[in-house]
Amino acid sequence: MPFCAEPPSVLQEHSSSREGPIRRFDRKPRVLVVIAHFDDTRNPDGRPNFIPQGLGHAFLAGAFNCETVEVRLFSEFHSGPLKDERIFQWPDMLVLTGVTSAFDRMRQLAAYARTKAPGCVIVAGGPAVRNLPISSAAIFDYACQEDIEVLLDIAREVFGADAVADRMRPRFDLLTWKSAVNYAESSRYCNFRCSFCALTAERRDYKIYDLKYIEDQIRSYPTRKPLLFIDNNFYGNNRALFLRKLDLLEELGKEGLVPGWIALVTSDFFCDSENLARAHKAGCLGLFTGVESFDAEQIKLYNKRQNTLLPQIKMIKACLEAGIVFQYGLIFDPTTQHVKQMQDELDFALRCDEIPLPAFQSLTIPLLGTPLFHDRIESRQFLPNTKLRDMDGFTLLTHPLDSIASVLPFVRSLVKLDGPLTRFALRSTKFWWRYHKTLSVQQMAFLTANGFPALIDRRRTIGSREDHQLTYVTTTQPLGPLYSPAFPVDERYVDYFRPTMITNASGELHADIASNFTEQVSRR
Ligand code: B12
Ligand code: SF4
Repeated sequence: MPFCAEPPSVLQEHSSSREGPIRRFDRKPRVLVVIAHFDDTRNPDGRPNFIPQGLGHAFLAGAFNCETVEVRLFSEFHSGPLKDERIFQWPDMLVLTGVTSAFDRMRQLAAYARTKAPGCVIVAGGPAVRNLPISSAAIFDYACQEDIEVLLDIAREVFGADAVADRMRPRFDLLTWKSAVNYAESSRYCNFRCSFCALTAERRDYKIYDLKYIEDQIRSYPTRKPLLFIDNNFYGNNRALFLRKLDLLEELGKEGLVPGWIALVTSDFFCDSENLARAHKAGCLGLFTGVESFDAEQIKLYNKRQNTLLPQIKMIKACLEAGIVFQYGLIFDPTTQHVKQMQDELDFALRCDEIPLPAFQSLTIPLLGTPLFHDRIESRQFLPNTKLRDMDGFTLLTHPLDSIASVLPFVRSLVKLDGPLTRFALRSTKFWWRYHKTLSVQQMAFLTANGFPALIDRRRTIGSREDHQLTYVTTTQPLGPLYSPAFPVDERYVDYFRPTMITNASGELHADIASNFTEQVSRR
C-alpha cells in the first residue's frame, strides 16, 4: 500500500509563508533542524540515555537534498538547551519541532535565530503549532499544519528545486548520539480516539507505511542493534498488513539485521493470542502498551475502551509468558480521582510482582485541543495562570477533587517513586523467579533498568537546586531559567520569552490562546 508516495504539490492554505525570491548562496544553503524541549525538572544537561529519543528532526531533515544542502540536527531533549550563540548565526533555515509543551521554547529559539541570523527562514510544525495556528503564524515564517512532507515544498520555495530530496527518507545518518537501539517508524497517527490524546485533537487518519519504506529505514543503519519502533500504534487496524510487517521483521532477523525489536501496541492486539506467538517468532523482545489505569471507570472516562476488552493483569501475564517483555505507563487524574484511589492504584502496581513496575507514571494532561482540554475549559477547571509550558505530565494544571495540599505529595511521588530500595529489590527477585523461564537475561536486564526507580535517568536531577524550587502547581510553578534570554535578543523579540498562558489570573481562557480556540469552543 503506497503511503506518501507523492509529496503534496502545493503548500496548503493553512501555512503562513513569507513568500519571496528563491535564495541563492555562493555556498550550500544551511538548515538547522531542532527538537525544541523543556525539561520538567529543569535539568540543564539533556537526557542522552533516555529511551525513546525524539526522531522528528531526523525525519524532517530527509526533505533536503543531501548533496546540495548542509543539514545539521540538534535535539534539546537529548543534549540539553541550545544556547551557543554561534550556532544561531549559522543557518539559513531553522526548522522546529517538539511536543505541545515545547511551544514557548520554539518561540525562544526563533528569537535567537532572528537576532543572530536576520535572514533566516523559520519553519515550525507539530502539535502545538497545529493547535495554535493564529499564534504560530504571528511568529514563524512557515507555521505548518501539515505532515513532514510539506517541507519538500518549503525547501523548493525557499532554496529552489535543487535543494529538494528526490525521495524523503529519514536522515538517521546525521544522528550523532550513541544509542542502545536503532529507531524506525512503520505507521503514523492512531485509529483510536482517547479523550486525553494529542492525536485525538489532531483528527488525522491512521496510516501504514509501505514495507519497502520500513525496510529502507532499517537497512540504513550501519550498526546492528535492537530496533525500537516509535509508532503510536504498531498493531493498527489492518491485521493482514501487520502480519506482513512481522514477516518482514522475521526475514530481516534471519539475515542478522534486526537482533530483536520493541514496539508500542494498543490493548486490542492482545485479544488474539496468535498475535503474541507471531510477534515472538518475528523477534519481538518487548511491547509497550498504554495501560493508563487499572480502574475500569477511569478507562471509560478516557474513552479508552480497547483497554476493557481483556482483564489487564491477564493480558500482561500472557505477554510475559509468551517471552515478550511488557512495559506500560499509568496516568492519574486528580480532577476525577481522589488521592486515596490514585495512591491505591499506584501501590498495587508497585506491590504486584506478577507485573513489571510501570515504565512511566504521570498526571493526565488536558493537552491543547483534546476532548479533555475542552471539557476542562468548559467546566472552568483549569487553575489560575495555567501555563502551556507546564503541560508536561508532572505539574498540576486543574482543580483537584481533594485539596491541593493533600494532592501534592502524590504528584511529587510520580516524579520520584517512593519506597525503600530493598522493597523494589525483593519485588524484582520475585518477578524474576516468576518469569525466568520465558524471559531472557537480556530482557530481564532491560526491565530492571527501565522499571527500577533508582535507575531511572530523570532521578539525576531530583534533589537539585532547581528541583527544590518547583511547586508542581502551575499557578506558582517557576518558569525556569530558559525564560531569560541566554544572550541579548533584538527588542522586537523580547516578547517571545513571555510564557504562553492557558488561563489568566481568574482562571478564564487567556487571550493568548482564546483566538486560536474560539471557533472550536463555539462549535462544541
Ligand atoms: C520520542 C517521544 C518522546 C520523547 C521526545 C519527544 C520529542 N520532543 O520529540 C520524550 C521522552 C521527551 C517524550 C515525552 C513525552 N511524550 Co512523547 N513521544 C515520543 C514519540 C514516541 C516519538 C516522537 C517522534 O519523534 N515522532 C516522529 C515525528 C516525525 O512525528 P511527530 O512528532 O508525531 O510529528 C508529526 C506531526 O506532528 C508533524 N510535525 C511535527 N513536527 C513538525 C515540524 C514541521 C516543520 C512539520 C512540517 C511537521 C511537523 O509531522 C509529523 C507527521 O508527519 C511520540 C509518538 C510518535 N510516534 O510520534 C510520543 C508523543 C509525541 N509523546 C506524547 C506524550 C503524551 C508525551 C508526554 C506528555 C508523556 C508523559 N505523560 O509524560 C511527555 C511530554 C514531556 C514534556 N516535557 O512535555 C504524545 C503527544 C504529546 C504532545 N503533543 O505533547 C505522543 C504523540 C504519544 C501519544 N500518542 O500520546 N516523548
Ligand atoms: S491508543 Fe494511544 S495513541 Fe491512540 S488515541 Fe489512545 S492514547 Fe492516543
